[in-house]
Amino acid sequence: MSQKLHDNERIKIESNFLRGKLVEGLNDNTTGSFTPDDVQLVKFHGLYQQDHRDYRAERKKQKLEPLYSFLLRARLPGGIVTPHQWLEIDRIASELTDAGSIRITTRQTFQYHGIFKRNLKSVFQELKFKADIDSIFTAGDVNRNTICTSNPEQSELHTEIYELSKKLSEHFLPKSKAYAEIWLDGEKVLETEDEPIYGKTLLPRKFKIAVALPPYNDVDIHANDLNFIAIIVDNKITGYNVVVGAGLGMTHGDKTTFPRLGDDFGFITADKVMAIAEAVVTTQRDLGGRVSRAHARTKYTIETHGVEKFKNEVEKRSGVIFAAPGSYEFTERGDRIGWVKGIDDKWHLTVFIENGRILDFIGKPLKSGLVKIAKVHQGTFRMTANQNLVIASVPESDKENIEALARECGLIDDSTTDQRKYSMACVSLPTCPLAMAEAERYLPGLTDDVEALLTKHGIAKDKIILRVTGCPNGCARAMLAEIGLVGKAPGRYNLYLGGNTNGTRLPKMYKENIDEVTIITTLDQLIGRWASEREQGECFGDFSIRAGIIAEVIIASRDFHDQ
Ligand code: SRM
Ligand code: SF4
Repeated sequence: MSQKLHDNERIKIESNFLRGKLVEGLNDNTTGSFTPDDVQLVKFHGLYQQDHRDYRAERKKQKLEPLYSFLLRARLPGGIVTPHQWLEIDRIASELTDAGSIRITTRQTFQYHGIFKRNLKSVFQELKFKADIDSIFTAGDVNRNTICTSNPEQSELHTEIYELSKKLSEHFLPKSKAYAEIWLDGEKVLETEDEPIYGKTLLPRKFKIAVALPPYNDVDIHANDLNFIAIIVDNKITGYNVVVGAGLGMTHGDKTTFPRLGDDFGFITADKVMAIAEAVVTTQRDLGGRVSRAHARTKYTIETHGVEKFKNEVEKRSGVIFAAPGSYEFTERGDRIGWVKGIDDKWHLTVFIENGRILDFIGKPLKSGLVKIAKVHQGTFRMTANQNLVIASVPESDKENIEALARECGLIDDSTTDQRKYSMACVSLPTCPLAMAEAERYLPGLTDDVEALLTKHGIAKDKIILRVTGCPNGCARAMLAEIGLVGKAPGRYNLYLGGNTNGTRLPKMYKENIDEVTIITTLDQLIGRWASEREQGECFGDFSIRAGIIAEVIIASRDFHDQ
């Protein structure tokens, strides 16, 4: 007997190509929310309905509905915007959002938090008509924002992969005009629409694509359903290795869910990328599970059907046969904070932004500082998948001025340690409805403590890739960190150890459900051992395996939890 499909499948089918009752909902002034079905549908338009969790209990006590507002996630393949766009992004954040911030995400774009329903249309329209930015398909069961390596040193090759990510992003956009109709007052489409790639039920689940330019794995390929890894010979991209079926989300206590590294299907020439991408997407569309959303990502489709069957299906649909994988090496994945000169003779300044949150903090007016820079900058801004920002393509003549402005607002701060630069947290509380523990608000203090431990053990200049997520969904990719903390309950985390510095190994659970004090005492011991027992150049993750603190996990799958 066939199992009942998840209710989201019904919502998609009944939505008339993602229109639902959104127009009616927008005009309903009696509530700050949409109907439950439309709360699911708005995701396809780049919105998430949220409520401020710090105020939830108090509002309930006062018998008020939760303080509903929306998160908007912009579509920016490759993360690039012009100074003009930056000024508009900044203005809209100040004028139309409650949070007032621009939040760079781990997928190379930005989010606004705290948009009240009454302001939604204005935000969409201002973004589109003043900055030419939309948020179509940045969430929901579709291909999300396509990301690519942002490290600016290889400038010509960067242009090539950036163009590819734009092309991929555009190829998987909807044909439906629902977005323009609802948010931009576009013309009402009367004829029947068609979605040749997605069909009426779209994909079973979210789908993520990354393009990586070795030696940098700054996009963390093992977080994506589909990856194109550039194979470079004589400083030219000859084609791509195609890595499929990675993903990091899991559910506490459910061993049938797990993070998974991707499988390398092999090499294809650059002209075959679109055919392969479409074949992978449609294979996942047709073979992916639609009963349980917890098991619907590509990684589970591959686990269920096997790598060979999935790969053969992709070859059949695309008419392309994979060659043996090309050779490449990832050596790192952090951003090169500071200035680098590209081969185009332009300068690129990567600035570290803690948690990706751009706001005027006391003593660090990042937001107004960036406005000052945008007013004089002639190049572009490039968001990174590590929540940082590249002020890209600065001519020699502007370098001194931009550096002075960046220092004045705290975007350049010589006291920032490598440890801080390599630490990352997801948004979590107060906006994320799925958060179980703090992440963004916990990270700065935690980093202070880890810095103190490094200093105590005489290795103040060293660093450990440290990532915190407020729940096991893994938005800050803790499941690819040397030290990963995964939220379990307020003030409590599971501690994972053993990821490596280039992002190709999953860490393993070392301690479960520990509080913040135990985290520090545990790290004190472990960092102390690393400082005194490590081999020359041995990173913390490698050490934790060699020293037997945890056993190595080669590839994650169901075995991941059977430890
Ligand atoms: Fe994420 C859901 C924030 C990158 C795995 N993620 C959410 C939501 C929308 C919560 C929700 O569903 O209501 C979070 C909104 C919080 C807020 O208030 O902003 C959220 N995810 C984020 C961001 C903003 C984290 C950040 O600190 O930057 C990142 C936005 C990316 C973007 O611009 O598109 C973000 N999310 C990721 C990543 C990392 C990546 O893609 O490189 C992952 C792990 C990789 C993966 O997909 O496997 C990730 N987010 C999830 C999941 C688990 C998916 C799964 O397969 O199990 C959820 C929950 C879900 O989909 O049901 C989720
Ligand atoms: Fe929210 Fe969990 Fe993602 Fe953090 S990891 S942003 S808590 S869904």
